[in-house]
Amino acid sequence: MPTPHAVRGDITQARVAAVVNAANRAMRGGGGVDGAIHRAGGPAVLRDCVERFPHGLATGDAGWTTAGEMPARWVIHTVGPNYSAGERDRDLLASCYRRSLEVAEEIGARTLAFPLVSAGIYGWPKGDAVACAVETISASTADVDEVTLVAFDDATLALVEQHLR
Ligand code: AR6
Repeated sequence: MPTPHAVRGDITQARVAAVVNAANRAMRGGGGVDGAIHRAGGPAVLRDCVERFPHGLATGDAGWTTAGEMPARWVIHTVGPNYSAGERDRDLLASCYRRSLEVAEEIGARTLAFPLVSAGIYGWPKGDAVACAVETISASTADVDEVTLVAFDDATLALVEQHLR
């Protein structure tokens, strides 16, 4: 598995086969990167979510939909633990990366871009969220070519780069 690399930017514009969404268990959209993905992808993303995930998705799990009008072909939705609400099991956060990579392999998505799952609205401390992402992606044996960690601002990019060194 290649070591992930870091870029700063808006994940909805990433030129990859699959972008990962930090969703919630209901899988019907939300704020943060989830809101941005649904806005950029258009109604096809929600339509697919309703069809494919009638009962939502469990924390730590992942599943795919099409990406609608985004450059990517698929969205891999994953549900991170809500640290602010007391969900602090780090293995559940690691599971988001593991399961997303497994789903990528299943659908044949060779390149993917991750946001920092749980590190926004769900309040996971950013340094540890970055460490968990880098460790878990690096340890994965999923058959994919390239993994990008997308930082939304310069400070986060610096943090990710520090962990990759
Ligand atoms: N591109 C890349 N990264 C982004 C973007 C973007 N367009 N927008 C935000 N981020 P969050 P969570 C970063 O809050 O903590 C939603 O309501 C952001 O700066 O999107 O897992 C869902 O529906 C942060 O570093 O996800 C859930 O209810 C990271 O993406 C809940 O929020 C994740 O922040 C999930 O919360």
